[in-house]
Amino acid sequence: MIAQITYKSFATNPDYFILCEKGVLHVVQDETTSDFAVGEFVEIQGRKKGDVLYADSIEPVAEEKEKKAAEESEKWQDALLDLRDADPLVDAPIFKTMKPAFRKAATRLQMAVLQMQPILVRFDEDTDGITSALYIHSLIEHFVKKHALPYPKSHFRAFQAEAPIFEMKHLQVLQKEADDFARKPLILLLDHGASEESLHALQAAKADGFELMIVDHHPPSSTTLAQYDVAVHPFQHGGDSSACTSTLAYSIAAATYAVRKDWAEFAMQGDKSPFAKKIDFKEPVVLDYIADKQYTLKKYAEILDDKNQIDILYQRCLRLREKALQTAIAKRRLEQVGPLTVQWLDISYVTDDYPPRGGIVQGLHEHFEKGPALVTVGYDDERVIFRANPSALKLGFAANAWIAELKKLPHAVSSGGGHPGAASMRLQPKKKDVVLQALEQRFKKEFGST
Ligand SMILES: [Mn+2]
Repeated sequence: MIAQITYKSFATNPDYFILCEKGVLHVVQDETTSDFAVGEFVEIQGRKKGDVLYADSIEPVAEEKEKKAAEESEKWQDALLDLRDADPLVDAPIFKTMKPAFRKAATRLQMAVLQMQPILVRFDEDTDGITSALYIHSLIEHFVKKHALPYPKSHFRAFQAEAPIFEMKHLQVLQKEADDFARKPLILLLDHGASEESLHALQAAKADGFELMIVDHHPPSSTTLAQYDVAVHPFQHGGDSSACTSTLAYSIAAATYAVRKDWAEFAMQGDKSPFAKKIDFKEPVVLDYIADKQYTLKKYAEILDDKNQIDILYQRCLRLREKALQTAIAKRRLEQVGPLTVQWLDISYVTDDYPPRGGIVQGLHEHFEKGPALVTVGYDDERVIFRANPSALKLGFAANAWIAELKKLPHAVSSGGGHPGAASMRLQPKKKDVVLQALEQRFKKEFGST
């Protein structure tokens, strides 16, 4: 029969994995001696025992038969693919618009499994990133089990990103992993990797022969997105950031089998997605708390399913948050500018890991936001974080517009953006005082009575 070599061991007379009309088989060279390359088509005879084919003869396929064989190979794969029509997780148009993209990604992941291509996943370190990786892993695991495929567990490797960008040093880690395999892995970035900052490393990854895939919802650079062989990104379909990555990863997995929904619901809460229907889950609070422990995906999944553990960790989060809030209240400085209250918080005093500095500013703002116009400004040497309540927005405050203006200060702001009510910016070294002064003046000019 005709078969395609998809993988082989590193031995001199290697074992093979092949794709053929019988599916995916492990070939042991019993009576033969050969060393075909991955991707080559062969004519193979042997004795099948279980999932193993003991080869009696392996010959290269004649050149004129190769095109036909390639078509056959596609048919063998198509026959094994699991694709189903799933109801969208959320009743929003973007999930219908993106349906073909979900199916394409689901197909590509299953093809990787059928072709024994390793998958290296890198996910952002929050509830959205972690649960996205859980969905992709569940798709692979379900597919492998259902068809009893010989895809080894070690072919799927997940790495937690310590920052939401993909740089050369991160690529180097994946290149090292790739050395373990007889074929180039597929790199899949989850909940990061679409911005300009990742462009350089992606180009280098491409030049090194990696295939690239992304599932993300952050405002992208079109040049960066163009590097990916497969991209699942709402901005490419007229959408915005509302659909968090986990809801997209859910949709990809759901295009292959009936996958659980709760992980995506946790992520919508964690990412403050406008699609979230319920926002009092304990799990996303806990997951964001333990994310910096860099657990394995398996461990994260176990914790999420352990109600007892979730309760204990949640209570611990609440205590830490309350303590942080009381400290922040003691440290804040209030300034009344006309009708607007500005709540300044210098967060450089924070030394504990939890809550993170951004979370402290958020917590302080939330504690006082039900009232007259309030803008909370948290800052340290590296960043300024804005939160504004609805009354402040009504008065005309818009954090993203103010940041755009502050960016015009010479060499002061390195990056920044967001929404009118919630935004942040990164500062150049030693520019905190200049920026805060400009900000102070802007408040007076815009809202001051004189
Ligand atoms: Mn996200």
